[in-house]
Amino acid sequence: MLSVYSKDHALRDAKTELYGGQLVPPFECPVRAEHILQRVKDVRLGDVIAPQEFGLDPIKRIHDAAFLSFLEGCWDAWVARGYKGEAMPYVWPSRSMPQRRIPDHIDGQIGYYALAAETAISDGTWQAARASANVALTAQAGIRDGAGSAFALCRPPGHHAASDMYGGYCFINNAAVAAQAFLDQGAGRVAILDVDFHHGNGTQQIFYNRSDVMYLSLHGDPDRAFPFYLGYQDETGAGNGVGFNFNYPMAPNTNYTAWGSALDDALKKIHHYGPDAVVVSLGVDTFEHDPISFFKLTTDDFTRYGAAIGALRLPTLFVMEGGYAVEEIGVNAVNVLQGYEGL
Ligand code: OKP
Ligand code: ZN
Repeated sequence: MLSVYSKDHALRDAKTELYGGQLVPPFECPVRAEHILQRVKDVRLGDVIAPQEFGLDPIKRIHDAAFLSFLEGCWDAWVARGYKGEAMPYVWPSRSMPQRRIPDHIDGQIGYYALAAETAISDGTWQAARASANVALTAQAGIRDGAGSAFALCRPPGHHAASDMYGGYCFINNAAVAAQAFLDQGAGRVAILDVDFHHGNGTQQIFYNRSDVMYLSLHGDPDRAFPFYLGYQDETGAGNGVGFNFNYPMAPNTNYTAWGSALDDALKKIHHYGPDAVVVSLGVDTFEHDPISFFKLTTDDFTRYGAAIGALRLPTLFVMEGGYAVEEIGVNAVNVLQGYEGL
């Protein structure tokens, strides 16, 4: 399988994450991508190429232009204020203040565009997020040009990023940008299968009213897990999108018996939908030893479900999302890809 990787992921190197009232080193850290790349090389998965530059146009097909300008300028605006720490919000347009004016002050802007406070914006974040989107688009182009499958080793991840919102370690929704690229190049339908432990609230929001992208997500019950306010089973789409959004929330300690049957159900729906391509939001934080998640998948389970996805026999783009058991992340992610290839 072709892999796409950019060294520029390392520009995303925040020093702080808000966790339990403390500022801790971020779970979403550069060594994650290095371990995955090393495993891709160790098993000789296939060629590893650097991304091409696609510019902002394919990103603007998904994201609001003012939101992208905010991301680009946030760090400089923060520094210009004289702030000493990394950029994080502390105030939001919350339920009792529903007006949607975008303030001029950076403190007001950052709360307007943020999903959550844990994800600090730091120097280099925008550049790394841009590179991550280019990685997804380059892998997508590989499939357009005839590769049956490709692996976008994206970092930072993307599925929590909505059309005008960042957070949950995500800035640009790489999977959504790639899915839209398939459509813009002539595909009629694309399915996004999100197997990350967390619900991809951003991807769901982006396509919620549309029938040309089916979104299916297996994740920790949002009643007990981030992102808490979206990802429930009764969210099935709106308008033209009714019947094209499927959530599979699952309880703490879910193992492959239950997780695998949810996957089988999702794969049946994808098969029936008949997409021209499948985008897999590949998070391996479903792993039994993940430090921030509560499922119990084993290293071998990743191979198993990769094979189940492969049985769809559809062009498949794997887009890296989460996974925080850093030592095992390479083996677990690449096991999915090798399972898919039937190795
Ligand atoms: C990003 B991706 C841990 C708090 C975690 C953010 C999680 C973002 C996950 N108790 N908050 O979906 O892997
Ligand atoms: Zn996750």
